Amino acid sequence: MEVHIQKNRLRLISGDITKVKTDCIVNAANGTLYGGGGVDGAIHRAAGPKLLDECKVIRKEQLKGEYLPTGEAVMTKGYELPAKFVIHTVGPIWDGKDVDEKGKLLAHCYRNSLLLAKEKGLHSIAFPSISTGAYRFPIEMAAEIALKEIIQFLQEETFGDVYMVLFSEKDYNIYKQTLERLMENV
Ligand code: AR6
Repeated sequence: MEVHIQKNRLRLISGDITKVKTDCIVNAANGTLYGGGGVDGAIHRAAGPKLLDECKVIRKEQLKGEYLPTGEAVMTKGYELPAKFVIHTVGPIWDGKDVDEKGKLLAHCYRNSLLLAKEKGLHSIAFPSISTGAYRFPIEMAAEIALKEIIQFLQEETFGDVYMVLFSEKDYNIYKQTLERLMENV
């Protein structure tokens, strides 16, 4: 499914984000930036070991040894990936508490990734469904937060192409229904 917002395009696809040839792809990382399971593991495997080396340098120099805070984003090269760059962001962990706060943090992941991509002069970005795997954020709620934030950004900025890459048909259909509903008010 594809929609046009101002001069931009938002497209939902199902598949593996490590195969997507955009200027950048977004990684649903954890604060260590040292890799993990899910999409994070897949991105590190496909990019090769230099990705971890650069993540370690970012932890040491840019983050002064601290974890990347939830909702923030940093950028590395894509190495062996078809995408030129990877934006690493950390989604909130869902525990059913502080729902508004968790929602805001998830929205920050999308906004900060989009702002970083724009600041670096990039014109295409692909997102996975952040926080809806190991971090257990309910996908219906996450889809609404993600798509609202992307739509708002594309209404305000001239960017290019935004892809949401959903890993299953079930996830794709949830995002599709949510996007159809949100576009009625755009
Ligand atoms: N392409 C696109 N989407 C994928 C892929 C892929 N190759 N692989 C998985 N997904 P998750 P989180 C989907 O768990 O919930 C890691 O260990 C997956 O089906 O990857 O933000 C990190 O290191 C789900 O819909 O990320 C963190 O510790 C979505 O990506 C933690 O998991 C997100 O699932 C982050 O958890």
